[in-house]
Amino acid sequence: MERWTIYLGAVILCASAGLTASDGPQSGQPNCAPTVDSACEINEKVASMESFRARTEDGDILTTNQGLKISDDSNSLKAGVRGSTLLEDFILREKITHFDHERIPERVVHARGAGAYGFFQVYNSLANITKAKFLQDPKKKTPVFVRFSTVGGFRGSADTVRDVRGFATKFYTEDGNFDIVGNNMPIFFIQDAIKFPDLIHSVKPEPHNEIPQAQSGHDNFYDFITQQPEAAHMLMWVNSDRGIPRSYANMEGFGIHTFRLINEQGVSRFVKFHWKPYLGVHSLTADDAGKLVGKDPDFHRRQLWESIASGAFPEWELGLQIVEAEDEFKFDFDILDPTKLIPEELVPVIRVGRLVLNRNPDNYFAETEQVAFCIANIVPGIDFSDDPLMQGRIFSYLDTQITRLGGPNFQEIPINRPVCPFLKNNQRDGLHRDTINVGQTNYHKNTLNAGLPKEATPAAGFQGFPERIAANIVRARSPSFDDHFSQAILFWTSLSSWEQDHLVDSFTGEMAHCQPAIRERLVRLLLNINESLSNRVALNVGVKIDPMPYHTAPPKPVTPSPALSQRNQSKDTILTRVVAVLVADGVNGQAVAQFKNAIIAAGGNVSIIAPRFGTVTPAEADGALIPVNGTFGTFPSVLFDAVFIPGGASSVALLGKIGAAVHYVQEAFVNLKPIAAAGEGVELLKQVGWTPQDAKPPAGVVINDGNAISNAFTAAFVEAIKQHRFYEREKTSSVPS
Ligand code: HDD
Repeated sequence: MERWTIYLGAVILCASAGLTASDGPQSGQPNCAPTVDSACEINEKVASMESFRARTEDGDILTTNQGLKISDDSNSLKAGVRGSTLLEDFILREKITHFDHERIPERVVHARGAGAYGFFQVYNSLANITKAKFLQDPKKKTPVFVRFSTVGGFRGSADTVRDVRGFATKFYTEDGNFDIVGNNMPIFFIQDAIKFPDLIHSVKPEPHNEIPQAQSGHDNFYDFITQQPEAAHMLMWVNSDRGIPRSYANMEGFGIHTFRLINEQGVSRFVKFHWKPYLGVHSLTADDAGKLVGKDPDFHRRQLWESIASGAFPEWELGLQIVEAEDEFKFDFDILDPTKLIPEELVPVIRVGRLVLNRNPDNYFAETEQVAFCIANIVPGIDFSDDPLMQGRIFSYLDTQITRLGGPNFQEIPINRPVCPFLKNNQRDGLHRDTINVGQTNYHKNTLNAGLPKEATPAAGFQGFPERIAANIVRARSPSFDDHFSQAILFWTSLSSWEQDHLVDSFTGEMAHCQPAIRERLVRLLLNINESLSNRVALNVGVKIDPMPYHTAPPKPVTPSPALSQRNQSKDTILTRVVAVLVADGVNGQAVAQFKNAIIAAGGNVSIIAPRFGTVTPAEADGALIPVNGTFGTFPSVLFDAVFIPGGASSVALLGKIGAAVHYVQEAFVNLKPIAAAGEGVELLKQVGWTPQDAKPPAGVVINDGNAISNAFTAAFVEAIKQHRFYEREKTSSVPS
């Protein structure tokens, strides 16, 4: 009770900062309808990179890097046609040498990723809480580059593995670059940066045999993490459905740490940054995610690319949770502890602006691979807090770029250049220095160059928050960071029963690859969170433990936070959803056409799946041939969001005899996807245990009587697709897949 009172106090104080839930155009609801009118906008940042773009022009001739025209790019210089090859062949050597040096070190974490350009626009001026210039003018579109990533896998690993996702945003502001280097989960595994190398060593492939790739389910990770009770909360998040998002556009993003916002008057408030996706937070099933690793390892980056290319731009709203400076100690956790979130029901997330990704990069390496994010990239009006994880990050990012991007001049790489004046200082030279600094002086203060470049006035220059500190220097952890389980319990308690089931399944899967002693340690750790969770995992992985918890402090009572459950996510659009339409010769062509039009009109898309590529002949004598997009084997159901089986007696009879087509329907059913059938197409539903003689179809199965489809049917199916998945089927289905 007391805890709620304190939190509600924080809510009121947040409102007193001059920022209320109504500052967003529609409080609490996504309000950024997708923009489809500004495809591939050339924003300020994109335009500033034009002089670096190289295009092949009509009539271009192959040259060496020195500009020498090449007339034979297929044969090396030899002593006679049968060799040997001459060292003198500088053209061969130049080409091979460049090739030999094409690779740079991949990111030590977050190596696998995909990026895009876009803009950020604030809804209303936030001048009352921050002087950050990009948060002042609702007319201003600030260019951004966003990179999404997995954490553990190598650069060539698959997109859909269970993992945390990186969500890093670079704002190119008039005051320099501001980066929010966040994740799709609001907390982190550890509290102090000094444990980061251990955490990452443990989760990466084991060093003796480099197994497993991009998987956390192995001995080293769980050996480490079960000895770090502070990780209990994050372990719950990563083993929940948040660890297998449907797409990047279906993920929330979080700055995680508590930052500061500072206004023109020097007043500082604490803030947590959130990204709220327009499409809502939705996940794959574990079965989909696992199969996609093999069927389409590029699933997420392909979706991002294709949705931008087709004009269905991914969008998020920036949300702020504000805590007044004087409320810093009013919570029953420490707001500097990165393993804790602030429940949204207690400090509301105020939606203050929108992020739209509307342009794909031109070149993966030049832009997405070379972009260098850094948590230390802040602008006046935004500052750090003393979160010890954040403090370590301030050092690490710049440092890692020096190795990764080959020296201290990586800011000169086009994607990393700010759009305002930069490099106006006396730093000089180093590997890959492109700038030619003209003039005699390279020091401050000088008189020989009129003292230039000169210091900004205190008002114009960056000034860190003058935090008052009186402390002994110690190597220790604050006791206010000690409660490791209350929020893990909060998370568990806030989930729906199907989300809880998925956590049990995920922990079971992770433990499958761990030895008995480590399984037992996990089960003990989980006992501190929930007895049933622990018992269910113990039963699944064959562990028996005495009931003594790993930590003995009794858990505090928690009040569930509905915002933590995906059950409560918005389900009001089918944008980016694709329906597989299963056809063979003799299909009702008119139904296929009508269905396609209806789905496209609602914002989704369809893919025609048939026994072979080419075209399918419809039942109608005068019907047009139907072009095929994929076959049952090459475009399996795990790639799609829903399935439709149109009528047409011979089409359906044929599909019923093709094992891959039957499997297609069963697999979509088992993965809880909406399925529709019309006319004879209903026949195939007996493969998922339903016939028209049964009472009513299973949840998410939509039937159209007769072959000619009705508007009511397509409308009902669109509604089903919006629901994403039908988790109630999970418990009842005995369909194999
Ligand atoms: Fe980190 C990359 C997010 C803790 C050290 N981190 C990196 C990226 C993201 C994050 C999204 C990829 C950026 C990109 O796309 O290029 N990291 C986080 C979050 C953390 C976090 C949300 C905790 C709240 N990181 C963290 C700590 C350290 C690092 C505690 C070290 C003390 N992170 C790095 C790094 C990386 C990195 C080694 C690897 C590549 C890079 O920086 O540019 O410096």
